[in-house]
Amino acid sequence: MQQIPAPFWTLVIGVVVTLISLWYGQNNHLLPVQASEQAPLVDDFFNVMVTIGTALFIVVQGAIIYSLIRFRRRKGDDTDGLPIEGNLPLEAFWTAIPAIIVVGLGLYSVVVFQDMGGFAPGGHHHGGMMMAQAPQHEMADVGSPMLAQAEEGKTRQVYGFGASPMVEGNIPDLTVNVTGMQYAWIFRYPDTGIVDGELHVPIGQDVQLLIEAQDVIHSFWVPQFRLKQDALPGQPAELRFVATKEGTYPVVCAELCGAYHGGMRTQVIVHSLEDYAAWEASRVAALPGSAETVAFNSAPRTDAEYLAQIAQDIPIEAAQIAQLAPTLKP
Ligand SMILES: [Cu+2]
Repeated sequence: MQQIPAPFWTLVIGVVVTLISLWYGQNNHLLPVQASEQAPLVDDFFNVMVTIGTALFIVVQGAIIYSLIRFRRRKGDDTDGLPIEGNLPLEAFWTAIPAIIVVGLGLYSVVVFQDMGGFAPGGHHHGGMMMAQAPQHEMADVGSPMLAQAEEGKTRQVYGFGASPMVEGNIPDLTVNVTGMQYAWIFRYPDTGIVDGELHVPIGQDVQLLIEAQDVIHSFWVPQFRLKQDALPGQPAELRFVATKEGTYPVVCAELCGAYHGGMRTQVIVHSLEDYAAWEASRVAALPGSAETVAFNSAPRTDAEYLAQIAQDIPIEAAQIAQLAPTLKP
């Protein structure tokens, strides 16, 4: 072994470590299934970081294990180790390499963020584009004609992940207003008036979420989409994506928002176009004021008629009525 020169060993070890790292970077299977057009961008970036991390791990752990074996204390040797001090080229080398890696990853992450629609070139998000935003409704407003209200909605600055540069300026296929509150997500479809606790979206369509929080900061996160957007009170944010895989995926609140933060979960359901149309039709039919609902309540009733029907189902004994009025006795 002494006959083989050290640079040769360094080269061989370097090649082996690089090959192992490259392989593991591409085959780590650490992330859940990709379900949006944005997901591969994030995963490519993640795989580069795993590749670098694997190489560092092998080199550092390898050096430790090699030193443990190679430089272990020999029997009967009670002398001190060699007094080794500063090595400027080595220090410059191990400062420069991490600096280059960190700057490179930083630049790459900005490119990914921009490709996902994080911001437009030239500073301001969408160049300062303003968006008409439907006002968020109170719970009591459920089912009110939202289209009319959306038209008088204020124009506000919207932050977050907008359209990617490729589709910049396109109108989204579907817009959903999302409200985060302790401890639930409410999804309102301004085009149809549908209100739901789960997000239903069609596959392959450009979906725009307008996210706002009612009380504290929440964060709308779908791991399979690789997308996360904070929901801020009084500050609407945008999250635009194209779902690429049918299925049901968890929506997680990723911002500690109170005692039951951990329970603030729901689902996003990615439908085929036909299934989505069927879901939308069934929900629209069930809305108050729709033709079907009117048919159920066709005959207007007086209060007495209404109560009489309910009272039929409540068994009340004479003794219970007597208990309700004990003070009436002399
Ligand atoms: Cu929350």
